[in-house]
Amino acid sequence: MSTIAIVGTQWGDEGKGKIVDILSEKADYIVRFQGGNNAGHTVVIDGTKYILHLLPSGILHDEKKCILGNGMVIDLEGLLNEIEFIKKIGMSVEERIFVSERAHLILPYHKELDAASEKLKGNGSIGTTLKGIGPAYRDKAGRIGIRIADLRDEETFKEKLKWNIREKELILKHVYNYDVSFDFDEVYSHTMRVYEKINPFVADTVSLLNQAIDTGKKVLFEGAQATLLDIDVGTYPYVTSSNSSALGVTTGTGISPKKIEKIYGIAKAYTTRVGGGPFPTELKNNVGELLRARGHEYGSTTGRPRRCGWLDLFALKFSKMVNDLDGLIITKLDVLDAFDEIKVCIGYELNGEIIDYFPSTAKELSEVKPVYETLPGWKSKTTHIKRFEDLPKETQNFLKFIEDYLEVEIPVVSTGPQRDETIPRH
Ligand code: 2SA
Ligand code: MG
Repeated sequence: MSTIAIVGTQWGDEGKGKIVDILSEKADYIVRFQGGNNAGHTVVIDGTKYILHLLPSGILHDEKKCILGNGMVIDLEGLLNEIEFIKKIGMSVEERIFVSERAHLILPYHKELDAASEKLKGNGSIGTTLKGIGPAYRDKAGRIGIRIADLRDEETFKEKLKWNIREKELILKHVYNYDVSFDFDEVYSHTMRVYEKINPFVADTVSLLNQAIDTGKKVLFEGAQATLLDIDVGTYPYVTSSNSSALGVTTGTGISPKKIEKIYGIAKAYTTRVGGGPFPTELKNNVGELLRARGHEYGSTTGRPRRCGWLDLFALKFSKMVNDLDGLIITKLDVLDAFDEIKVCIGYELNGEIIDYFPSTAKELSEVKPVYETLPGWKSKTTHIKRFEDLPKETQNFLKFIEDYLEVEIPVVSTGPQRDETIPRH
């Protein structure tokens, strides 16, 4: 198998970092295709925790090559900090990191606009990470964005930056009533200083990746955020601004859909969401709090407490369809070790009727009532179990229930953050 995509199937934080880290061992290239440093991918190696925001999780394997694809929006300073960090822990970076020259930049005014827009929305805010992601993608779609390749030519960059600063100051002042100005010289010289250090990593990743695949290299695509946060198929408008399902792999890297061979989804054994938006199985009670405490459910980029609830199989069915999953990897199974009984949502009721579709509007999704199936808990520790057959009967039944409902195989389950707390199915 030479190309595999890994995507989140819920609202993010499914534990993609750990799974990508493990699968990286068999890959030559690990590729991010969307998002920016709103992502927080946690990898634990020998008890040490690493949180990556921009670099693919494969970077923690010394001989692997990592690509930041054209679909990403990049905060150059954030990237430089991460590269410095990788060097500091004694790993090489040369000839291992390739940043697309077609990727767009996040500049200081994007962060300011993110904050201004969230503030104006008030109670209806999206709950973004305030990293400037939405405004950077807005510029990209509006065809006024600045790409890494633009920095190669001083005049081009100066001209675009001047125009953008003027436009942003006008928007901030007249739309948001914000009195901020950006010092052109300062933004320009700071960006160029950082760019000089990033420049050796900049590449035509579209050609690089196509050639790699055509010559039989093994490529792993690492999704950030997740399917239900996808700008097109997610719970709009409470989504991120990129295609964070498998649908984004091709546009975000410049490879044809014909070249993706397998797509695996990752789901937590329960559900979390950080930020605003509908969440049918959310538990605003002590059960939700227990899930948060046991699962350490706090944003790895912003530290925000994550909202917690039972596993939503009805939403997962939609994710499975959209991504056409070849398998679903279940993570954080051990978090459920403490519960007497475990609920899973198997359908939605809207205005007293069972519905057979996943709602496309936030309003409708916020009005559905989950229909639950209650399964017996196993009340024992699963963390150190190494074989599927050694899991308690109730745990096996829980996993089989998911497989039967979704009609998808669970090839691997994860019972803890460490690399070896992983159980292959066969
Ligand atoms: P944005 O900043 O424009 O992408 O925010 C839009 C929505 O997308 C959500 N989002 C996320 N949800 C879960 N995890 C994310 N990464 C970090 C993490 C988040 C953190 O790993 O914990 O630390 O808070 C992530 N990034 C974006 C976001 O909450 C908005 O609902
Ligand atoms: Mg995360």
